[in-house]
Amino acid sequence: MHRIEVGSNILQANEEIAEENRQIFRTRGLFVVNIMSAPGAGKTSVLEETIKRLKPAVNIGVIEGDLHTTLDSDRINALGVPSFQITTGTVCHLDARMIHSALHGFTLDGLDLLFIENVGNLVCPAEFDLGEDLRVMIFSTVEGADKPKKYPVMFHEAEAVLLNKTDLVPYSGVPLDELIANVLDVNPEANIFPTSCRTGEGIDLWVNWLTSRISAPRSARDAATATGG
Ligand SMILES: Nc1nc2c(ncn2[C@@H]2O[C@H](COP(=O)(O)OP(=O)(O)OP(=O)(O)O)[C@@H](O)[C@H]2O)c(=O)[nH]1
Ligand SMILES: [Mg+2]
Repeated sequence: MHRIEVGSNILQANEEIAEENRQIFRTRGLFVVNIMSAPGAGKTSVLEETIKRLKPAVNIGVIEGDLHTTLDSDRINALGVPSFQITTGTVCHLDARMIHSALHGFTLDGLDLLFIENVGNLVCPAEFDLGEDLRVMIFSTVEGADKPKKYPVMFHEAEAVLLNKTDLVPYSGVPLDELIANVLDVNPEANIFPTSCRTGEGIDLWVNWLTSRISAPRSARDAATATGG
């Protein structure tokens, strides 16, 4: 009982700072995307492919979250995109305060689009609002068709779900149609994109959807967020 109270207090405090972040982002007209997944599903790879397609028309910045190392931030910088690495040590997710603090060391000046790559974890990141406009989940198809049912929280919270590594489907034998049905079972509103960062399958479809989502009027965006659509 007591543990639940502590948990809800933490989430309540997080929500207040997330709202401050949201106001900062909105004042600047910045669209913010929170990318979540289990470790290694392909968050940075999808970011790399997305950045390649959006640059230079869109001014992009990235905040990276990892337990240790600046490896992902280095990959983003190599594309000529500014990035800021948050290292959380032992904390398995980013929270709103971490993002708020990062804004002291990372300028948003001139940016149109901010990606936040969350810490690799299939559960915890989904519980923490960062003040983002859009939540995206990357799922590695090789992990199995049953995972949306076993780990529903992130699938449920994401507006878009990228089913990545489709190039490996012939080897893993994971039935893609069953995986898609299980995602929709958990989140009937999910926008689902089978993708491969190796072959490029589905990446243009995802980037086109993202572009239209960014340019949707704010009121339409809020309605979509409110309905989970
Ligand atoms: N075959 C295949 N490999 C992929 C694909 N996408 C990413 N990978 C590989 O999967 C591994 C992990 O990719 P990352 O992009 O680093 O994954 P991540 O989710 O950012 O990982 P963390 O940040 O450590 O959680 C790398 O070896 C990638 O090259 C894909 O579509 N197909
Ligand atoms: Mg990464």
